[in-house]
Amino acid sequence: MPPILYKADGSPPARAVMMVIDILGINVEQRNLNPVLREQDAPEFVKKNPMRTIPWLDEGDFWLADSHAIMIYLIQKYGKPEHSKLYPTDSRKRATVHQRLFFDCGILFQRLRAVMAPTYMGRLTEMSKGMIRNIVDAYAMLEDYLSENLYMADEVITIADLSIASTMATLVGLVAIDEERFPKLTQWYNNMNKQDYCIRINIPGGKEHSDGLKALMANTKFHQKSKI
Ligand SMILES: N[C@@H](CCC(=O)N[C@@H](CS)C(=O)NCC(=O)O)C(=O)O
Repeated sequence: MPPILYKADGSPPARAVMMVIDILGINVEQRNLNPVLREQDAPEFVKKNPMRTIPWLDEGDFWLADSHAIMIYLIQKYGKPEHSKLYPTDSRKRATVHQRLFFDCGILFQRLRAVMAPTYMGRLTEMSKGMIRNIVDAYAMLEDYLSENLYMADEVITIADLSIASTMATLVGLVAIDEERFPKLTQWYNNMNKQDYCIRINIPGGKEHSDGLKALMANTKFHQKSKI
């Protein structure tokens, strides 16, 4: 039996893993879960993934949650020499890749999640100034990371770029990148969007996600107005 990836096309961390699977060309069955309906809360899933998040990987006798951990695991398990640049062995380069992955996990995605959570609960009608400020502040950090290299952790694409690009593909639909203020981030994002796996997986999934969030906010606003 091939491993199973539980995912949603709109989910940024799921898209990051889906891009790694695509690049590695491995046989992983992909099954959809709807996070709006909380399908990940089914008891048989919670036993394997108590975080109740999407994505997670099920190998039958081994389960792994968190996109960043899954990406590293898949690269280490299935990566061939031609994939070595995605997860460099040089200890400083690898440490930089890890730092950028933790940045995505702990900062960038959390600033998107601050919008997602109240939107899914039907509490948000529009993004607050603080939410937008926090996202733009994260863009400024990414611009600074890019002062060293063309990509987030190296001169070439690593899994850090896949991770950050997956979050960015939703974020740009909510808060556009200011090209004048963030020229390096703009260039990086344009470069990522030329990659075949971004064109097929990340761009459409990001649009689906940000359009869905905006539609839910508009729906909440409509229902709040109709109650008055
Ligand atoms: N750090 C996790 C974040 C995963 C995550 O929060 N996924 C969202 C969907 S995009 C989710 O499942 N949210 C449900 C929840 O947090 O309860 C990862 O990288 O996999």
